[in-house]
Formats: sequence, structure tokens, C-alpha cells
Amino acid sequence: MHRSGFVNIIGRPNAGKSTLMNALVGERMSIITAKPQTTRHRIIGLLSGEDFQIVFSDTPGVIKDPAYKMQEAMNRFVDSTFEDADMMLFVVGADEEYEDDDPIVQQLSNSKAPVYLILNKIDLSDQATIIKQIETWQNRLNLAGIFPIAALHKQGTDGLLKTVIENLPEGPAYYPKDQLTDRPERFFVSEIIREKILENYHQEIPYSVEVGVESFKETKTKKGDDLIRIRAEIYVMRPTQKSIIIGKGGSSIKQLGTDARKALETFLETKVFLDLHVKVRDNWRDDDQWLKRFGY
Ligand SMILES: Nc1nc2c(ncn2[C@@H]2O[C@H](COP(=O)(O)OP(=O)(O)OP(=O)(O)O)[C@@H](O)[C@H]2O)c(=O)[nH]1
Ligand SMILES: [Mg+2]
Repeated sequence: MHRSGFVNIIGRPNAGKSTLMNALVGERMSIITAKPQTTRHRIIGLLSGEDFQIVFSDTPGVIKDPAYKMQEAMNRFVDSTFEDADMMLFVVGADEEYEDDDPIVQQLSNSKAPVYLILNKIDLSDQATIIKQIETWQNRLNLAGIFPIAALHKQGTDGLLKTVIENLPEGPAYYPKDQLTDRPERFFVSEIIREKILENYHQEIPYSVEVGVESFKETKTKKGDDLIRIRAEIYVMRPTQKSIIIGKGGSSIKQLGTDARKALETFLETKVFLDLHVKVRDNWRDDDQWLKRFGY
């Protein structure tokens, strides 16, 4: 018998959803940073075996009061996962607190697919808190299972994976078995650059930025080694943000370029030449056409 299904990972920003998906898939798929709202799209990670295929979806953290259209789009990606889920993995930080009437709780209580509570970051918590969380969530939701884990340390993730596979419905492989994701390489290139922007800049900058890969060319160095030339645009919302990205005498963008190039070389396993440009797109986060172009 062959099993397959959509296993959708949801939760608040920063709960550890992307860390969990990467741990389960065993690949560095979604970008991870310490800043909330790192993930902005629904990203598929595939894990296949001889007799199973799991289609994981990593999603943006649910935003309670969206302040601009991009955040509304991020929430819509989460809503879409309720439509096709065979299993919901609801990730909650061990020290995170929810109110009984939180919209996510409401949504999950109406879920057609079974809901598993993933209590993450137990390495940062204590036994009493974990036990209390389990009791609280058992009263709040009709749960198919509860897994206290530390995704970052792959603690408890093997047991979770075993349960996921055992509870997949019977079904065919939806994707070729050697495929890892539904996204093209360019998407991951732009995400890696955005990850470095999240790491290198502060306050509103990470949330005002989008990255577009304008060109991606496989060439050779003079010596004949493989080289990938990437030209990417960094879109900001205002001219002041452009000067922050560039920094005094170009120092900040130079550092960004170096950090991003190194990460891209690791990801692509070749030498990379990275050319970054900054452009202002007035208030793109609230502009339907720009959002569409950026895939929201
Ligand atoms: N100590 C500890 N940190 C963790 C664990 N899992 C994730 N983290 C950290 O928590 C932060 C957020 O992790 P992400 O995986 O990006 O969280 P996310 O839920 O995908 O966040 P968004 O994409 O913003 O919604 C990162 O700094 C992770 O390293 C864990 O089990 N233990
Ligand atoms: Mg994420």
C-alpha cells in the first residue's frame, strides 16, 4: 500500500514552523531567522519513501491584526492550508500563551483534518510549563496527538515523523519521488538574499523589503570553473530605506552582498557572482499589482 498526503504546518510567527519543516524534510528549504514574520509564502517540502510521500507545507505565521495587504495575503496562505490538509501540525512555542478565543483556536476547532499539537522549543522551557500547556490544549482542542519537541535540535522529530507517516491516508505520489519542492531555484535564491537582509538590518527594514532575481546565468570563470552570475533587485518602500540598505559609502550593501554570496555559494554548490541593486517601489506592501508580481 502507498500512502500520501498534505501535512500543513501552521502557528504564530516565530514558533519554529520553518525549523520543523526543514528538520522533517532533512533539507534546508525554508529560511529561518530569529525575527518574526520570516516566512511570507506557502512553501512545499517533499519527503518521499518507497511506499509514501509527504507533501509538507510551511506557512507564514498567523498575524492577528494585519496592518497592510501583504500581511493579509500571508494570512490567506494560512487559510488555504485548511482546504487541502490531510493533517494539521499546529506549532506552539512551549512558553507561548493563547487566549481561548484566539482566531487560530477557532479555526483549528473547525478543521476537517486531524490536528496535532507540536509543543516546540521545549529546550527553553521546564517540565511544569510543558505539562500545563498539554492540559490547557487538551481542553481547548480535539487533538489527534501531542508532541513536545525541540525542532532546532531535532529532539522528538523522529517520533513525530513516524506518526505522520503511519497516519497518512492511502494515496498516490503527487510529485516525482526525487523532487524536493514545488518552487524553482530562483525562489530560494531570493529567499536567501532576504534572509541576509533580515539578519543584517533592523527595525522596519526587513519588513519593507522584497527581493527579485532579475537574472541567473550559469557561466565559467576565466580558469574554467563553474560560476553563476546573479543579478537581484532589492525593493524598498521609501528613499530613506534605500539609503539605509546602502549604508555609508556603500558599506552596508557590501556586507550584505558578501554574506548573501557566501550563503548562495553553499546553497548552489558553485562560485557565485552577486550583483545587488536597490529600487524604491512606493508603498509596495499595499499595492495590488506589486504584490501580485511578487507572488502574493
Ligand atoms: N531554542 C530553540 N529555538 C528554536 C527551536 N525551533 C526554532 N527555534 C528558533 O526560533 C526562531 C524562529 O524559527 P523559525 O523556524 O523561523 O520560526 P517560524 O515559525 O517559521 O517563524 P515565521 O516564519 O516568522 O512565522 C529561530 O531563531 C529558530 O532558530 C527550538 O526547538 N529550540
Ligand atoms: Mg517560517
